[in-house]
This record gives sequence, C-alpha cells and structure tokens, in this order.
Amino acid sequence: MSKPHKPIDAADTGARDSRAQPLRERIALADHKPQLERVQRRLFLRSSLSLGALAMLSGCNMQDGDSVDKVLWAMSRWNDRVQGWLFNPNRLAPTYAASQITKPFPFNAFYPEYNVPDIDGSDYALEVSGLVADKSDWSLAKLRALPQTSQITRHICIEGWSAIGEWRGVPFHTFLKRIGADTSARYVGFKCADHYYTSLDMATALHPQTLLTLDFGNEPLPAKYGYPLKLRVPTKLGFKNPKHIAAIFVTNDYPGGYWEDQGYNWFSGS
Ligand SMILES: Nc1nc2c(c(=O)[nH]1)N[C@H]1C(S)=C(S)[C@@H](COP(=O)(O)O)O[C@H]1N2
Ligand SMILES: [Mo]
Repeated sequence: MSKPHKPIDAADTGARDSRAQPLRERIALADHKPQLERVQRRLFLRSSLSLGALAMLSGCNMQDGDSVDKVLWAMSRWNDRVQGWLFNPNRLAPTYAASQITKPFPFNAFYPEYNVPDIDGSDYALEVSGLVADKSDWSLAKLRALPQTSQITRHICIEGWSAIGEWRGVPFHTFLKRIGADTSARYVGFKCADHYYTSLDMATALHPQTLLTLDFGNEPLPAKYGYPLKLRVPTKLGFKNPKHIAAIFVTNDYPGGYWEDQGYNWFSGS
C-alpha cells in the first residue's frame, strides 16, 4: 500500500536541479502558489503562517523562480530553528487505546518488502560509539535486561499516511545514561543494517517517549517493522524512526540522514 518515498522535496524546494538550471523567465508568484502551499503545509506542520505573512517575512519580492527557491530554502532552515525554539522536551505525543491499533500495520522502507533484511538475533551486537563513556556492544539479552516500557502512539509518514501501533522497549534516555552518553552533545546518529541512517537532536533523544524498541505488540519486532531493534520517536515523522539499528553514536557533527540529505526537513517533528 505504501510506495517508496520519491525525493520530490529536492525538486519542490529548489534544491540541486532547479538551482543548476535557474528559471529564465520571471514567474508570477501565482504560478508557485500550489508549490508554496505544499511546502508550507509540510514545513510548518502545526504552526500557522499564511502565504502572505511568509512573503512579508522573506523580505523578498518572490517574483522570479530563483528568489522563490531561496525563500523556500530559507524557510526550511528557519523552520528547523523555530521548531527548535518551540520544542518543549516535556510535551508528550498523544497515546491511544489498544482498540485503536491499526491492523494490519503498514510497512514502509526505501525498498520493497521482499528486500527487508534478514537479521540473526542470536549473534546481534549493537555498536555504540562517539561521545560515550562505555563503548561496549549490546546483545539483545543485555538490552532486554534493562527496564522496559510500552506505549501506543501514532506513526506519521510524510507520504501522507499514519497508523497507530504498540511498541515496547527501553526508554532511550535510560539507555543513553547507561552508556554514559555526553548528553550535552548535539546529536545522536543511527546506522541501520539496510544502510538507512538518520539522526536526532539530543533533546528529542532524551524525550520521555523516545523508545529503543524491541517488541511490536506482544512479540519481538517482526522483520518488516525493524527486527531486532528500532527507535520509536512519536514526536517525529516516520523517517526519523530508524529500523534494524546496527550502530548508535553520539556526536557534535551533524550526521544528516537518508531522506534528510535529499531535502527532507531535518527537524521534522514537534
Ligand atoms: N532502516 C530503515 N528504517 C526506516 C526506513 C527504512 O527504509 N529503513 N524507512 C523509514 C520510514 S520513511 C518510515 S515511514 C518508517 C516505516 O516503519 P514501519 O515499516 O514500521 O511502518 O520507517 C522508517 N525507518
Ligand atoms: Mo515515511
């Protein structure tokens, strides 16, 4: 049901291609309106800023394609900052009743379901590196020996679908404290067995609902939902929820991400 993401954002926001080939003719703002509205909807998520306010804020006439591109990129960067300011580490994502769980739960990845990695849990070892005191590996048994909690939350994919699921695992702040992470560092990065990667700001990593997930419902994570380990981040869009995690690192160097590096807004959450 879910098709793989298309890197439409790069085109929408004027990254790369449209910069390489700047529009020759002057284009009326009206021509960009649907594009602006799409981007505005996506970038501003729950905040409300009208197209007019946007034009005023940009301090730019927005008459030609080139300046529209610039504004869209400035907006994206601005949006990251504003969301950073607005972000309240104590704000909780809504939780749901067991009766509201979506069945069947959708699968999504940058490849079709038959390519889901087949991982042997018996010799699995999670790697930990970067700004942490203890860099030893973690087996699944060792992870299961940490305190576990479960939550029923809504996963929201940027492609326009959402689904409610139940995940159980170790609160990520508990794990970060256990490994002696430098929680004053800026980012936590994730490398996955399928070569996916993403990263979070430290405030989100420490958020009480950010969960290092081992179980989906009452069973270990099925392969397609991220076996043996995924990070569930209910305050972020789906693509910031890495599945099949192989390595976790703490860093001050911006690690980017698979979709983020193709133009998706890095913060992508509340
Ligand atoms: N390792 C890995 N993690 C990933 C992805 C992926 O392709 N590989 N896709 C992301 C995206 S875009 C979504 S919407 C969710 C889908 O998770 P689900 O299959 O549990 O619905 O996983 C995210 N995490
Ligand atoms: Mo997604």
